[in-house]
Amino acid sequence: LEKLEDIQGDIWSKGFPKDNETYYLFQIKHPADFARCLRKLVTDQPHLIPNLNMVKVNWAEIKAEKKRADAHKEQPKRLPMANALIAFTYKGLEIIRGGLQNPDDLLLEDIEKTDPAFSHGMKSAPLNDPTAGLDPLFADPTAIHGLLKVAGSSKEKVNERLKEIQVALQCDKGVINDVPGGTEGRIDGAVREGDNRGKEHFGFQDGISQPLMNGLDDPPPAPDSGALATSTMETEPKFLIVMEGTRSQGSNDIPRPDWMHQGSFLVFRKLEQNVEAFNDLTEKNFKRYECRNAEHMGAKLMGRWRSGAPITLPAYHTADDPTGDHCKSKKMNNFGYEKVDDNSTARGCPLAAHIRKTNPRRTDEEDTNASDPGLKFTRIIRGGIPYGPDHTKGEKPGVMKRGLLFACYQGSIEDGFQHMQSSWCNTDTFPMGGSGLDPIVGQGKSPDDMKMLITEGKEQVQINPPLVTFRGGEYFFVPSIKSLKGVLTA
Ligand code: N7H
Repeated sequence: LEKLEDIQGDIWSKGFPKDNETYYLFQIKHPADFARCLRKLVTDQPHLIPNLNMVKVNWAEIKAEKKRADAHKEQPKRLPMANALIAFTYKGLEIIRGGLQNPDDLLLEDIEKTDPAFSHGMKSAPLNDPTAGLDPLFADPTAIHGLLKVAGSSKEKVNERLKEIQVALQCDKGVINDVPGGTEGRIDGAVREGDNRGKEHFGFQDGISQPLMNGLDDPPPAPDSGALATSTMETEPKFLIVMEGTRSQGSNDIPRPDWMHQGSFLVFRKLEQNVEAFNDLTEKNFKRYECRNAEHMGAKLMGRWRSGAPITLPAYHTADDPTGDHCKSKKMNNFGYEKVDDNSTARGCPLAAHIRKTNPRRTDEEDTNASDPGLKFTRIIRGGIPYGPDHTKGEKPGVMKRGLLFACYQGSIEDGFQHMQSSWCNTDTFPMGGSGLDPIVGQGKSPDDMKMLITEGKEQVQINPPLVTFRGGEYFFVPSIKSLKGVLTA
């Protein structure tokens, strides 16, 4: 992949030490001053919003520390680092346009045509999102103009970096303001501690499967290394980053404005998890659905065991094995699924299991029954982090709030997240009629729709209350560094 120095680093920050993270939502109050401050920031203090090359240097340092620690049989030290990314809503781009000397250069009308999901915003998207019970920060989508996503090795590092950027953007002089409704316009997340490190609140290892790209995964994994997923996991950079070119809309190929190249779309969703409901559902129903125990039923909802072992592989059909070959040798992505019309739900992985819905690991050539144009290009880079305290047994239900700050990057929202959520997770007919909805993140038109097929020949299991509830979110665009120094601030 060329032009790494133009791409904002967080897009591919998989090696980045992300113990803490904040999502700071802001409004642009004085567009011309904002343009001036932002241009100065990216020009004079490039480390504040690093590019991908700079993040790659971080990766190298982290790898070197790991090597050193391994040689001394020690735990690697967490290197003190922070990383930030800036992104804008469509409303934010409209405001920015107001402060430019050549506002027509933004060609916002073209974005309306190529990327209507982005220009209309998440609230208008066909996602079956609830409109009540949202985090007040998301009460008025037109109030959100931009996002600073700051991640780091500690809360202090994150706060320090956010402060530096806020000072550079003259937050104190009112050039930007916190989005009203929350504490300082921000939502904080942190990885869980101790044995729960790397696990989300339901207790599953997260961040195992990510698309691999030549040029970014360096050196590219050898086809037989086992680090590679099935063929469907390798992806063209253009599905994740807006490369040069056009986006097809039916029979028309509409060019995107040049300034969008080397950018990416960022989807952010605050998703509350009901751990009590997950435990209850699996403990009360596992027998009825012919699972060995609650753990087994949980693995069927997810498609992986808590360790990450894929339930579809015969070695893990009925039990987790964190010491198994796949877990030990990092082959956790080296699998595909049987033909969709096989009776695969009975022993292996249900068709609607979360990881099977969100990545069917097939191509449409392989299976005409599951023909869906998205099978090839619906790819996202995920970068979520948990929020809220750990669940404790016996705590008063519904009081403590916890969940996942879900974030993902893609080259098109319609083809990426939105297709995945709306046509796959929320749809009973994908990959096959009667599969049910994704039990983790699916959202039906009514609560009764929230069911999935766990065991062939049995009725679908009703999931009520929902395991995950949407608490707000938005669609953003992450411009290239070149555009931050150029068209967007000229
Ligand atoms: Fe999911 N979870 O912990 O339950 N997710 N996810 N996700 N998810 C995955 O393979 C989870 C959400 C994807 O390539 C794992 O890295 C939770 C949304 C995709 O095999 C676990 C929430 C969307 C994959 C979870 C949540 C996705 C994936 C297994 C919300 C998109 C990779 C670990 C609270 C619409 C699939 C791993 C593949 C994996 C969980 C949200 C998508 C454990 C709790 C909204 C593409």
